[in-house]
Amino acid sequence: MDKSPYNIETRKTRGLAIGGATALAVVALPTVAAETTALASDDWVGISFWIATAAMLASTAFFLIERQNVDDKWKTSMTVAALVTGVAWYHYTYMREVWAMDGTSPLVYRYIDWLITVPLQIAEFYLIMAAIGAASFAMFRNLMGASVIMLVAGFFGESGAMDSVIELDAMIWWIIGMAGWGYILYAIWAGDVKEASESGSEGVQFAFTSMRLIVTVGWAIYPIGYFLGTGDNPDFDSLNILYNIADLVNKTAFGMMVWYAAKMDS
Ligand SMILES: *C/C=C(C)/C=C/C=C(C)/C=C/C1=C(C)CCCC1(C)C
Repeated sequence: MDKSPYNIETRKTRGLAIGGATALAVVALPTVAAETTALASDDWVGISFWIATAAMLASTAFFLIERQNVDDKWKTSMTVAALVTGVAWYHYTYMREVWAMDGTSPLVYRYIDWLITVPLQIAEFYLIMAAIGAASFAMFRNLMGASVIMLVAGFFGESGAMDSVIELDAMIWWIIGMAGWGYILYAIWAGDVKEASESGSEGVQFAFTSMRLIVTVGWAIYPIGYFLGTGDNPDFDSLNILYNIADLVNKTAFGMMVWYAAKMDS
């Protein structure tokens, strides 16, 4: 293979061009994805939707561009981090519209977003756990299953969409959802995984520890928020601000930790 400096330069240039084009495409997309509605200057919930939208877009561009500056073995993780914020950005452009136009809680878009981004994050955990030698197909399947149970139960509880079939109290749906999350916590804190987490490179260990922190502490915001949106006196303003902050922590900050871990190893 030709190893002349010219060739290396060519490849670098090509990489930069692809990265630049991707970033541009991502930046140009919002103009077609959502119409703009004026936001009231005291609409704090709306403002939090706008901030989250911008942050998701910026994170996506950042992860895609930085993907070229990390070791090969981290590239897939960077891609998945970008997909998570990219899918979230797409849904946020709609969620903020629903909020600005109708002042209603964009519950359906939110859960559709979670239904895609949470399994993507599980795939991300799987990649990290595979890197410390603590992953198996059974674990991947169980984590996926548990996350879907968690989200579907939450959706039925918050939306009442199942009420015509079976009328369960929001509390019961919450408990079913908690069981799903509980299983995920068990899987990432249990003995085998813990032992394995002491192996692997510095970067992999950092990624694993941060992932566990995010799933345990960052994810805990959602089941707490759930109570703001259910019951006799729902408070949709607080609910949406809380969910928006939670998404920034769990998608953007989590992606940043993956990036940081990748940099440690590169
Ligand atoms: C990017 C979006 C993320 C990481 C969403 C995570 C959502 C959860 C961890 C939701 C958890 C819930 C329970 C544990 C109980 C039932 C209610 C839910 C769905 C809010």
